[in-house]
Amino acid sequence: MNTNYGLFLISLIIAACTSVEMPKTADTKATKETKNLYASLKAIQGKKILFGHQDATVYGIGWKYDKDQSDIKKISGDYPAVYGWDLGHIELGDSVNLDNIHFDLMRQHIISAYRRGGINTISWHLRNPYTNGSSWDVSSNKVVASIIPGGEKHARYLQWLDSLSLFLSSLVDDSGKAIPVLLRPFHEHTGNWFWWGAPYCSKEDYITLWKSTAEYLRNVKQVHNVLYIYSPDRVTSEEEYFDRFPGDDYVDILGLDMYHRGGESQASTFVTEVQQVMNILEEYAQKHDKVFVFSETGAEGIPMSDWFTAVLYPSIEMHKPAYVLVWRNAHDIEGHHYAPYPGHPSVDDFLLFKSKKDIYFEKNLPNLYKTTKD
Ligand code: BMA
Repeated sequence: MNTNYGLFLISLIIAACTSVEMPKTADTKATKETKNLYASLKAIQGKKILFGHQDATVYGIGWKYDKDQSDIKKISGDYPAVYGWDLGHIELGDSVNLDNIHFDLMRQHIISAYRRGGINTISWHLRNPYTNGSSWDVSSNKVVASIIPGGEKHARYLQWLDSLSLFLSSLVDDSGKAIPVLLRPFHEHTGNWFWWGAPYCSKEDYITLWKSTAEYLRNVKQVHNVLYIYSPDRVTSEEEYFDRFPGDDYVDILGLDMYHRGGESQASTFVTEVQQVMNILEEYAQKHDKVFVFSETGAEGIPMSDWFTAVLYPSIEMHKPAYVLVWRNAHDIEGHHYAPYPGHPSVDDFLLFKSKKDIYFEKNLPNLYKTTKD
């Protein structure tokens, strides 16, 4: 065998071995723990579904800021496996987010969740940089065009990204190592309620916004603890789902945000529609070596006492996303909750859902951040 050919073979073998340990992430410089988390999610999907809850440990029904508490833990003795957080208002330099959670407290909770072996995912209800209104201010269709490179508010947007990066980079464990997070920018863009929604910007501008944001975070700010989630709201076809997809080099995880509205009469439609999208996501994830999740869901107030086993479980049982996350249990908005709490009529059914062999909470979690070779 000639030496060059030998070296070539050796490099092929090394490449094959490392690709098992180190999956390809959108950010090629993602930290080892971030890549390991990605590999773990790939191993989980299709087999188990991790359960997640937004703002799980910071407040719930009838309480806020109690140490190590969670409505899920109160009713089941276990923490969720996935925690959702929102960085809305970090861009303003505020000390609290749009739901009045102190960013320092949020950071502590993210670190604690990571220490317990859980996963943290972050959305960003950022303000409207063009009108100074909220995320929901859709009065102008110039916002996205104004913040992408060349736009009149681009410099302002970069400052907002600086604040976002500062927070993401401040997520470190005791040894100073970056804590991986799943970032879900510009979510639900297929809807018409956020300024980045499809009716208010062109497809090209949305994709440019996504790509330039990711490039700024990873290349300029050197943020390498992020996996990127693309999460449209309700869609009914593959074409619709991928219409504004920024591409495989910019997305690690395919998500879906879809809520069950309209109570029992809409339950079977919801189940069927979620199953259809999960099927689309699973096929794409398999072909393109990606992960798929159910990034946001719930039925506000849980109007059906068997919602978890009769609606949520059938919607995800067939095509198992790596996780499902239900939205927050607001302590200050009457009826705005998506998980049960002590005394709620859905508690027993929730415990039945939790006992399914393919549903994982914290106590079932394997070490998601290490491979056997670490
Ligand atoms: C929405 C609602 C709002 C909240 C926002 C960001 O779905 O829960 O009350 O401010 O998410 O968390």
